[in-house]
Amino acid sequence: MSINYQDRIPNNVDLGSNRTLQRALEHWQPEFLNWWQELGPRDFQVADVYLRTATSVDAKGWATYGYVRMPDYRWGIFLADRDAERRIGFGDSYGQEVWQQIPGEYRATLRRLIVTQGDTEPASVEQQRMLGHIAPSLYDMRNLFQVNVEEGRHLWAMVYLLHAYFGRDGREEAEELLERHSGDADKPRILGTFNEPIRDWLSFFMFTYFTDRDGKFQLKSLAESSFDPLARTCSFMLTEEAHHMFVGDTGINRVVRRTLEVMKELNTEDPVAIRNAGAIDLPTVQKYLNFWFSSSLDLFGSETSSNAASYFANGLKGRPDESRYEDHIATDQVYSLEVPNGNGGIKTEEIPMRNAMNDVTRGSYVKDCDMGVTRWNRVIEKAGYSFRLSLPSTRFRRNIGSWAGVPTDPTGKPIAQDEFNTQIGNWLPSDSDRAHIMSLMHGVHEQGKMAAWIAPPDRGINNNPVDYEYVKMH
Ligand code: BYC
Repeated sequence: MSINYQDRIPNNVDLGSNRTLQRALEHWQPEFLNWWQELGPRDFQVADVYLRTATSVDAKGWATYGYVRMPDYRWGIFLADRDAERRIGFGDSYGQEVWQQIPGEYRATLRRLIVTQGDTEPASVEQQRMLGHIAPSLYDMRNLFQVNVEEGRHLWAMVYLLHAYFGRDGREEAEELLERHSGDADKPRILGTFNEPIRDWLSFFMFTYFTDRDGKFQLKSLAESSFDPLARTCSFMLTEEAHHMFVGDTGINRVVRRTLEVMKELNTEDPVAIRNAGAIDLPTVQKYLNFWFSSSLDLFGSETSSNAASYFANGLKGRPDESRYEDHIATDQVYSLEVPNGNGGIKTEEIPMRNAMNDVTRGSYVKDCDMGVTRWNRVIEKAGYSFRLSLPSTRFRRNIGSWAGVPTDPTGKPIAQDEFNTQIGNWLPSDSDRAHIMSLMHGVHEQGKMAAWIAPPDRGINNNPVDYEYVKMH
């Protein structure tokens, strides 16, 4: 279905036929643009950036490339096409017709889920706003801005739902999405990870690999929702999300490749020598990985969650790829969980499957994360080194759920708090690690050039060469 670009707000939901909704969104639009100018990418607003814009939601038309100034990006409302045959795929109402309007009893809960999802989108733009100046190349700068404008559009997607289906409450929530800010002491973003600063590009790559991947799994869960407009919105968002994870995956891969080159040139694995040569030693890559992976695990919520059970029972939020499961009702199954025994050890608990849905989704996420780690390790192995990156245990450094605040080592073995405090600098980025990474962050804005701490990508964007002028400064 093609997108109407004639309207002030591009859309494929026939916005023009609903004047009240159109006016409400036109009222929100300048507030969004103000927010973008104030808290979106710092500077570069007049640069021409080689961006893709969605022109239709089918496989062919969703990515049209051209130079755009970011404030002129056509943010809009695009839902995947409606499937008139679609039925509720899980929970107590399995097999019934999906909802085009929200049943009154689920209004508050759905609003909460949509607001939580919506809150992460502008949060990530705020977190990344200082990275343009220190981009390692024009190619990378363009990717950053592509991610940023699409997160802006994902905010639009949630704001549309709030305005169209939640009346006045929804409009108020939409305003508040622009009032909370990442890291703000008084009005922080809702979920922990989205208040963590992203000051350097290694963190940016880790965030797009690990945190955007939480986005993938949460969007997949919401794409199963019985509330059809939410499902259709999230399905389309997922097509854009793939590129964000690609940026993280290839970014980390390129950091590793460059480090291996330096290790070869100097014939050493000594982190100090590697740092002195202006690269990022692999133990530091591991520490950044530990930080962002453990933070992102918290985004799935508690292992045992009555919220998750009722989302599932009521058909609001399913499991990612629900159709792959055999039993969509999940009332008779149990799930085994390893939890702290309160005595420095571990015990196994069995809980009803529906209460374990957060952990089921987290489990699928961990498997997906591991695929990238395997790929990066293959590069290290091929270069002839024995160092291996790995995902820490899901028990390590948790702030939400059964393991919140329980000290463990990265393998998940419970340890004493003192030992944890002594070792933490070996497991997470220390001040000196962060200082080293920051010392490498000098912007490289000359066409065809690349910072010395990262290898060039294998290929450019949309069949263009790597040294294409992806951002034209003025
Ligand atoms: N930080 O029963 P519980 C993305 C709250 S990322 C702070 O354990 P539940 C993106 C929780 O809200 C995807 N608070 O959890 C990526 C609840 O509070 P209320 C974002 C947390 O409800 C990169 C309380 O603790 N989408 O798109 O089963 C760039 C007890 O909750 C955290 C979604 O999250 C935390 N980490 O599940 C751009 C989907 N974790 O409600 C974008 C929508 C939990 O009692 N959200 N809490 O006040 C949800 O599905 C659920 O809210 C959660 C939590 C999965 C987050």
